[in-house]
Amino acid sequence: MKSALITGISGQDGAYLAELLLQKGYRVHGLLARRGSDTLWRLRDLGVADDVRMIDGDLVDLASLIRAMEASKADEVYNLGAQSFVGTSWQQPVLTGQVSGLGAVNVLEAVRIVNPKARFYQASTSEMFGRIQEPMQSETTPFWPRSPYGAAKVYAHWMTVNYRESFGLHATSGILFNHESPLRGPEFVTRKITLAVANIARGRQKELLLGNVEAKRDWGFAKDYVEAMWLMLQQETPDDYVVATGITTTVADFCELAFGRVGLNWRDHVRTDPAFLRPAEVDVLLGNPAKAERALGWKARTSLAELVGLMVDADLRRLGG
Ligand code: NAP
Ligand code: G4F
Repeated sequence: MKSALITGISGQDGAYLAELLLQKGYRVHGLLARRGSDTLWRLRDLGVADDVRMIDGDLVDLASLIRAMEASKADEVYNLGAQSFVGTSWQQPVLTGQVSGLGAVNVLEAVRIVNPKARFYQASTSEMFGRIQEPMQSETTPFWPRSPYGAAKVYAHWMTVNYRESFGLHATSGILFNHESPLRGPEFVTRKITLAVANIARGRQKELLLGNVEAKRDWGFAKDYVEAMWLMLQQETPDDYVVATGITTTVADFCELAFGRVGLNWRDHVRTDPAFLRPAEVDVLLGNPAKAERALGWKARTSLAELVGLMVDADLRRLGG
């Protein structure tokens, strides 16, 4: 039986990956920072909270990561933990650098010290492309991060490559484009929209305040994307892969789909508020998943319309009535 250690187990991807690895017969360990009051709601939602073995630890605390590596005897380590909200990264640039940048190096060090044969996955991001240098971004597109979060992730990405080249670690970086689900945090724009749609449909809210609705993102379904993470660590040689749908959509068009799901016109309810604009914006992201398709046999299965339907319906269900 293989053993896996997941940092960021309480996040969106951590929950779906835990579910997937449990289905595959893994012993799943989660690094838990224990800061929030209800950190396990996503794992409970998927019905797997009692099947994951939790280990106390924090990405900024190398000793706790070494202990987590020892206790889990992990064959595969998925570093999904991060301060992952781009907006907050301008308010907390130092913390974001410590957790999302140096945190990855702490995990790499723990792997190198305890079990250099373990396979390591780094949760890299399309946010690294920032001011895009090519219309469709692939593994070879140069990075130009536009946020403290993006810059921290570029550092973590290159340290992953560096540990692969310097120490021969099986260290892989998945450059994932935006992926969403009913388990998405409510601060991210897609879930903010689907929650508002459900509240408006139930008469509990009248309007929704958003920032830049012209921004374009390549949105996929998180449950599809964690399969790509697992596939990457099953490859004989470590590498970097872009994971995306190859389709980009504006926030406004996402609104149209989400409000349309309950028969409403988004223009009657959405107002723009400069408070939600960012100091520097990533205007458009569009991923080229050709390498993942070719080398991993992976392809996004869920369309944006299906994803929006899943999210709106889940939020309506949660509200009851
Ligand atoms: P998420 O829902 O925000 O989850 C982040 C996780 O990191 C949470 O479990 C959080 O724990 C944990 N964490 C934060 N600070 C920590 C610390 N100091 N020590 C240990 N754990 C800590 O993010 P996600 O959407 O699942 O994304 C997973 C990873 O993929 C992240 O690294 C993100 O940057 C990256 N990524 C995400 C996307 C996307 O579109 N979702 C795209 C590309 C890359 P708490 O619950 O206690 O805060
Ligand atoms: O949903 P977002 O906050 O996601 P963003 O910034 O693209 O970051 C997410 O995806 C990255 C992958 O590219 C991950 F690495 C990262 O961890 C995170 O998961 O914003 C999406 C777009 C932005 O252009 C933002 O300016 O939506 C725009 N937006 C417009 N109004 C808004 C809002 N974003 C938020 N969060 N809230 C708004 O009211």
